[in-house]
Amino acid sequence: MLTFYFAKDSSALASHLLLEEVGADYTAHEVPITQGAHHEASYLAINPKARVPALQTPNGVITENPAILTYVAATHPEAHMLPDTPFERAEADALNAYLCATMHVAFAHNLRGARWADSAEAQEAMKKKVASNLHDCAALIETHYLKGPWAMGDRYTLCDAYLFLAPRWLMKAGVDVAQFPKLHAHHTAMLARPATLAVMAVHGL
Ligand SMILES: N[C@@H](CCC(=O)N[C@@H](CS)C(=O)NCC(=O)O)C(=O)O
Repeated sequence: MLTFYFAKDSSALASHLLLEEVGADYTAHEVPITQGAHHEASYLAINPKARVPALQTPNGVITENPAILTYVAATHPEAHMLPDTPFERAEADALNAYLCATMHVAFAHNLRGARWADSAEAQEAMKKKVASNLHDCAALIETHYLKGPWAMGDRYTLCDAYLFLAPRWLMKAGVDVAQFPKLHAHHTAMLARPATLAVMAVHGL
């Protein structure tokens, strides 16, 4: 049995989608980060980083979307969520790492500027860069990394659950997703999947 800790409409959506796609036996536990629940001692005991998502497994807690995605895919081999070859698995890791460490961080400069600067001016200056940085991330993914129709090509893999966040970050930053036809088509295809719709409903989306 797994316990998944998430906040609504957060990046936890990615891991949540994969848990649902593979039909995992899990309980979803909401951590309302807007109310500061992630800083309470009971949650810090689960994830000392004070972030969501986190996944409690029989072996311990896993944090970070890429790690949770890999764990969920690897523990549900029947769902065939990992690419077939070592090279393709490395490609999948690279895309997930880019979404986690570059694109998500670019998005975070909108609301979380206080992590990087104290002055209001510096935080405002960072906010002004968000849309163009996200545009550049999306252009790179569109041109080089989204094989199509799914992230890794012909079939849905663990990357698709994470890639679903990219158009959402763009939309929230006011960047028109339609200028990235493959990303736009990917988003439309994701919205046709029952697992996506089920998880979005839990997130109030
Ligand atoms: N690299 C982490 C990022 C996790 C993260 O920053 N989550 C956000 C929600 S999208 C969060 O918990 N924010 C709370 C805060 O910054 O106080 C991952 O991909 O799991």
